[in-house]
Amino acid sequence: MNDVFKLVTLSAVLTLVGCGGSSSSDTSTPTASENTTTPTTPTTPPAASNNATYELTFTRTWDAQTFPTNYPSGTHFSPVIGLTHNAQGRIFQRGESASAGIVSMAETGSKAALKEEISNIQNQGYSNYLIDESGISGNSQSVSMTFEASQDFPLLSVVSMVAPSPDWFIGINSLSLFNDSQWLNEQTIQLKVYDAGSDSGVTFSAANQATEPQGTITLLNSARSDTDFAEGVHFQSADTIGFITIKLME
Ligand SMILES: [Ca+2]
Repeated sequence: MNDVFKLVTLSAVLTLVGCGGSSSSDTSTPTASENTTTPTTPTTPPAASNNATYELTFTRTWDAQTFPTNYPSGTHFSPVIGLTHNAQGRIFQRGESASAGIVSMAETGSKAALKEEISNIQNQGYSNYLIDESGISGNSQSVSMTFEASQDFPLLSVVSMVAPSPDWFIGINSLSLFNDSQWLNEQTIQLKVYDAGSDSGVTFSAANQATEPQGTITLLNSARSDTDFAEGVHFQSADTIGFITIKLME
């Protein structure tokens, strides 16, 4: 009798378990207590998107009042050229010899040779975005553009000739846009003036005077009678001749 009772009880339990398991309404509507014990939304931000679009604004602050020594006529900045790239896609480095493309850009404002170098960088798989834009000329004080970056190519480099000048330029070298798994939201970079090391002229309007052998890229320094620059900024005020602001758009 006892064994029969146990068997009946067991089959009843199994039937209940079977019913519970087959009831979809039970599993799709958790109770309040289940909600509080179940792990909820992670506290870390959502994963950053693979690509990012930035607005870049280049603004000049170079003028005869702040940089009076031998301030030349017809000042401008040559068309902006650059790229987003990985660690192998650098286009210039202070302390190293400037490429032919950087020399051409810094001496004449021409983008042609540097564009070819960037094309080679892209063919090697170190970049997939070219920045090829206008400079700051005439009475304009700034120029804006957009560019794209990706997690594979998260570094920004851009350059523009300080004009007129022997071989001086401004630029950003390998600014990291993706840090700690997030895209940089906004940043302003004060632009120090570089000397490309390819021409020995000491004033803005100096005649061509090739540096033989070519030197390395340095920050611009000069005698006080030639320019107001020391280490790429005003020797006294530390003012720069311009700045670049980049802002994440999407
Ligand atoms: Ca020079």
